[in-house]
Amino acid sequence: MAKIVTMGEIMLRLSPPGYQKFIQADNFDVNYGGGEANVAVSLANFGHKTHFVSKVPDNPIGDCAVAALRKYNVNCDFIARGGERLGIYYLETGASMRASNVVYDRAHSSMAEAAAEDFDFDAIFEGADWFHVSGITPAISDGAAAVTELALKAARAKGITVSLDFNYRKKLWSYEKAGKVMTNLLQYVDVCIGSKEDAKYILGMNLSDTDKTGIEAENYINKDIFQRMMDRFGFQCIASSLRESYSASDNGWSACIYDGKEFYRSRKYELRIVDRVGGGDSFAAGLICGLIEERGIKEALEFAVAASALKHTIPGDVNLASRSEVEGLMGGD
Ligand code: KDG
Repeated sequence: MAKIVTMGEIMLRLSPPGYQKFIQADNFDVNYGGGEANVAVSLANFGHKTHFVSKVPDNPIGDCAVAALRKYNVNCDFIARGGERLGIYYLETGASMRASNVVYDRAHSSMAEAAAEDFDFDAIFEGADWFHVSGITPAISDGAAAVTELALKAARAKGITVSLDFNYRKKLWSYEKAGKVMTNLLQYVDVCIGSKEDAKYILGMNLSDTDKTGIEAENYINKDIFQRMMDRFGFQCIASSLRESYSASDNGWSACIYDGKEFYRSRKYELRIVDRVGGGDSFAAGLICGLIEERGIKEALEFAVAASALKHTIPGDVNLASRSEVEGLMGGD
């Protein structure tokens, strides 16, 4: 069992029941989630010793967020308490050709206002094997970006493997700001999870070498693009999940990975989507799980895609699919 640390913001998610629009709702379903918190729950669920690092308010709502993680065996000893509020996000779930809608109400949250003195990284990383973070945390405030860099430096200094998922959120920051901040943070990263869009719009890579359009263009990622990212940042490995259609009736889901030697594309699943939130996080968790267990990049990728395919069938942000369910799906036709 490996010790894995993730750091980020956990929020209260309020969503109208079913597929109602906000205006129709006279009550909300309650969930707790956040990119890196979702990764922590998945990894704990797969049996790893998982710590989530964050800051939540010292009030009953902060207690609920912590309880939501403890319920799934995530260690919360390094969650700092204080600040004004837990961030909230409102989610209107889309259906068919109607897209989901997210409204953030997270400015000045406890994690957005957190500072270096809230975290003892020596203690946090003691005996740790892996540290995971995403581009959401540096996006929520300059202070959180500084804390993210501090954490990455501390993890690197201890020789801990670091993974980062771009997780670009256009409602939080511009491509330009993300480019500046992420370019700096990527120097500390071993395993990168990102898309062609991230490479093109955040890192400003010239990808005009493809004449593809639409969804095909978005999914067009190949060894050369990965190699160029690797040359620039020194990643050991880079992976991308691939959503192959946006229509409700045809939701292809697959992924690819490159380790500097081999480029591998996974099998493709046809999803029937119940809740797509956290699909990328469950992919990241599956990949970390597969790599830390030294399954090799192909099997690690297949584990990650199967895990995230199953997540899409589960309401809420977190993936509660068990290891045996994931392996069962991998073994199926
Ligand atoms: O990846 C899932 C996240 O988007 C969701 O849990 C909410 O963290 C969140 C965010 O910032 O959008």
